[in-house]
Amino acid sequence: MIENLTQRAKEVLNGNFQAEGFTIPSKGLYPFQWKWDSGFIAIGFAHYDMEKAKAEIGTLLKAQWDNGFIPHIVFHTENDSYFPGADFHQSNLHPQSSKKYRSTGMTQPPVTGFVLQEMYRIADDKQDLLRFIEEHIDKVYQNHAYFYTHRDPNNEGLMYIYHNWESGTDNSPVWDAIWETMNPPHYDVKRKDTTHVDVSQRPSNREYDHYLYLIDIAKEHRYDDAKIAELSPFLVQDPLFNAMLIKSNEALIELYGLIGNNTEKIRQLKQWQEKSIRGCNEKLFDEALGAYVHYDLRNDRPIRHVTSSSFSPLFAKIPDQDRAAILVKTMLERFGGDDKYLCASFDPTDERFDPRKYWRGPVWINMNWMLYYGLKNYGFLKIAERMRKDSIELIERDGFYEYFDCRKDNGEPNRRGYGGSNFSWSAALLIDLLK
Ligand code: 9YW
Repeated sequence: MIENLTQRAKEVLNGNFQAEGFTIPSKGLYPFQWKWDSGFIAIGFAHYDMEKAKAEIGTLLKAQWDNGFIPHIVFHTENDSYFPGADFHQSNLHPQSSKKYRSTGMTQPPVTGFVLQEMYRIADDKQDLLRFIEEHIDKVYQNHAYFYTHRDPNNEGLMYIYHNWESGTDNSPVWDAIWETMNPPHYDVKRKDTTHVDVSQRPSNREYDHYLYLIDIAKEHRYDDAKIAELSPFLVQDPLFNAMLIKSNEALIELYGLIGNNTEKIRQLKQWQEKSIRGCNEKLFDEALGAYVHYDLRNDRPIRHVTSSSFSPLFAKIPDQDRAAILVKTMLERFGGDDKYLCASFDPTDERFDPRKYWRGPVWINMNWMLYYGLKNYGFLKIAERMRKDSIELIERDGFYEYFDCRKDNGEPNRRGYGGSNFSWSAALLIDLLK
């Protein structure tokens, strides 16, 4: 049975791999290379086709800008099945953007560092992989240097994101209060996502107005980081984004250690690391909620909602053991009833929870994968195993969907996953979870 499922996962991944050396997240819906998808996909490939895993990361890093920035989407090919495409984003406005690859002018969670470490863990031929890492690691380091130079205006060790798409959790209720502070124009555009996926499972048109308006503001200032920090109505410190950076810092420290002769970079990484871990623990942990929360830097207030991102610091070993136990208690109390699969993307006890709508409730396999390893970090083996089993069961029963209803009984006889089908990271991370 496991062989069968793994085989099907490989078919999904192989089917989505493109001749240009990258993998689309899902046919039709997402026809380009996405930054954090790319990392999760490489982990899946690493288990059976290391050359494709290397190609995935190598291709992404080729699109890096001269200032170290790595964009959230790289438009390798022309394709009009996705909106907003390269013509809307106009990455060439930024003087240091890639001259060769068209992309967006925003980024996504910095997973690439820990992905290299995972590939090394999985590799049979460690020497070969270390050579690959040696060739690419400085680009990842430069990406981290970009963050610490341009995304932390108050020197707190906490990077800001200026767009909800940078978080990876696009339409989370976490952003709702920010949308209320804005009044963007109505964009008369043709969305493509709702031609692939039922409109009830996607963000609303009004939400898209906000998303597009934020990009237009950034474009007006040629994607200049300092201007964005000064003017963007959306400026948030996200626990997930920062946990990914911290996890990747740690990975770079380990990998540079294996390579040798990189004392100065290791020293710098340790300094960043210390500051970021402190920033996360001191600013983003909400004692009353027992969870890490987002901070709205523009309006200077914490965003007090519990999401699956609230638990992601476990993956990067940010909390101490006592605080980790508090997080687990919060997770079990709010997200962990017997009638539910772990782990909803948004607090099931909150009135904004919607089990079918994208990042407003459904289970996402990439989050489950991180939380599984995060729980194991602290010895919460029973709940870690439940996280793993739930992920496998959802995919086995429903297929390789983009996201899943967390309710065991949702009143629908033909229950299924939602969003895109044959979704690459669901397949890739399942392969890892089945090992
Ligand atoms: C979009 C590709 C991306 C993911 C994001 C997810 C979704 C794309 O798909 O965003 O157009 O809204 O939210 O995390 O990287 O899989």
